[in-house]
Amino acid sequence: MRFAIIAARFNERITQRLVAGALGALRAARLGPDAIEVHWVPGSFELPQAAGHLAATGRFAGIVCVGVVIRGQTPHFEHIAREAASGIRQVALEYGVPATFGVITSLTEEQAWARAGGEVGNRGEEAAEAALQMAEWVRSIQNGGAATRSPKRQSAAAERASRGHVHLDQATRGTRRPLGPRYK
Ligand code: DLZ
Repeated sequence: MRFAIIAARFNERITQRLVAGALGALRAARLGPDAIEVHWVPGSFELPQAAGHLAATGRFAGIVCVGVVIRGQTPHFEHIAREAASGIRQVALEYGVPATFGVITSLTEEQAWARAGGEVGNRGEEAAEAALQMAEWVRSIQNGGAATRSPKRQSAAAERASRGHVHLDQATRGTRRPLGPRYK
């Protein structure tokens, strides 16, 4: 499988770290250099257009988009972040090629660094892992494979409990169906 990483040059020093994270994840999945292409575009606003062109070639199993949008630097932060997110999603839906969102949208540069291999993880690495998983899934359904069930998957209530720091009982309250006659 061949993958593309598209990187926005704006805030390039931080984006480089996202590219490194994405490359690390793809290489960890045993993809060789010939199976990975890195393309640079001016800013995050251009990510969807480049993703569309690459998806149209039909050469890629997955496309990882990375960029950094910092609120303090741009009064049109919302426009750039929103257009990047919805445009990337549109490409994925239109072409059926997994195109993932590794764009940091932060209030400050410090927060952006934290999400580019700092204490809050690496959004590029996470986006590459999502693209790998989706590409594998697309391939499995194209080959007529059945859905796989992850043994690690938690129930929705357990996920809510772990995310929101609420007790599991609270998370499940009101969501349990009363037992019907069949189960009594
Ligand atoms: C113009 C601009 C600004 C002010 N800020 C950012 C940013 O924080 N992150 C980013 O990726 N790109 C930014 N850009 C550039 C736009 O994405 C785009 O490249 C230009 O508006 C040209 O279309």
